[in-house]
Amino acid sequence: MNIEVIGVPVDLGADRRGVDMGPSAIRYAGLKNAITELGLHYVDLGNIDVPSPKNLGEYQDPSMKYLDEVTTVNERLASRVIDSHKRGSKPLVLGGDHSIAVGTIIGTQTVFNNIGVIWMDAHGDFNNNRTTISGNLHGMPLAACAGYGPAEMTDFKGDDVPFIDPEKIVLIGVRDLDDKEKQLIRTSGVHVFTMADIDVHGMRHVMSRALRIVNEGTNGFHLSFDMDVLTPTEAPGVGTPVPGGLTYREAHLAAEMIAEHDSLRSFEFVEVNPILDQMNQTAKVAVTLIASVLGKRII
Ligand SMILES: [Mn+2]
Repeated sequence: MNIEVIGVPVDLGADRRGVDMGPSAIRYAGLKNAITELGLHYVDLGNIDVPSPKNLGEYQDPSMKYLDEVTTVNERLASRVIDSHKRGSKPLVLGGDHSIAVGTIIGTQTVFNNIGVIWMDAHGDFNNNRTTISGNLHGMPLAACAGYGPAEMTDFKGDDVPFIDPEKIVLIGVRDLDDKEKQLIRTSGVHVFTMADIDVHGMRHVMSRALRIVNEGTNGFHLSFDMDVLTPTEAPGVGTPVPGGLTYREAHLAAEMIAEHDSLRSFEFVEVNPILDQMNQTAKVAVTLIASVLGKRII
């Protein structure tokens, strides 16, 4: 199996600069070795070209900052992801801020038509241009992929490519939602397992249910992994840290359970911010999690 790695050095969807260096940090943390040690073929497709941002005063719409630049990146990313699937490879996308999930997910959905999504994140990323407080696009990609807008983010999608069915989306590890975002998630039908659910039922139970949801009646699933789902002591180098997240072992258990399913079509690791990190710790944790998703076992 070829694992085709695509870097997306963009931070325009976020408020804080720095996650554009995430792809370099993850590669530097030993990604290639971790993948080849598993007997898989590592193919690095390099990075997506990110356009230079316009001046801050030139937003066309403050509820969707850097919309043009982020959409250009996502369109380019989707076409790379589609090509990767056509070669029979598994795309691994390195962020970058979470707005890039639109490119990965639309790319995979274009090829497989009906995919589920496991979205591991401290946040819901389920705002749109009507509910957002910040106007930052990295808080909107999941809503956009589910057809809840902003429509402009998914404009490049073919008309014959359906949005992701919200009933086939599972949010895991959430602990920080905006009020209007909560309402939108509730009406959408997206499944949510909060940190409280993980505390009460355990990660094994939560992941069993999640994997059933994204596999039943679909043509496989995508994993979108925001490093801020981990608790900040485990992963300090993230764009938007929130206390009370997953432990190292909980995150690995989730990854190991995903590895038991051949139906994983594509995956991405996002929001690594080397500027806020300690000795590249967060990127190193990302690499160990990627290895677990790809089947690494203790023995
Ligand atoms: Mn996110």
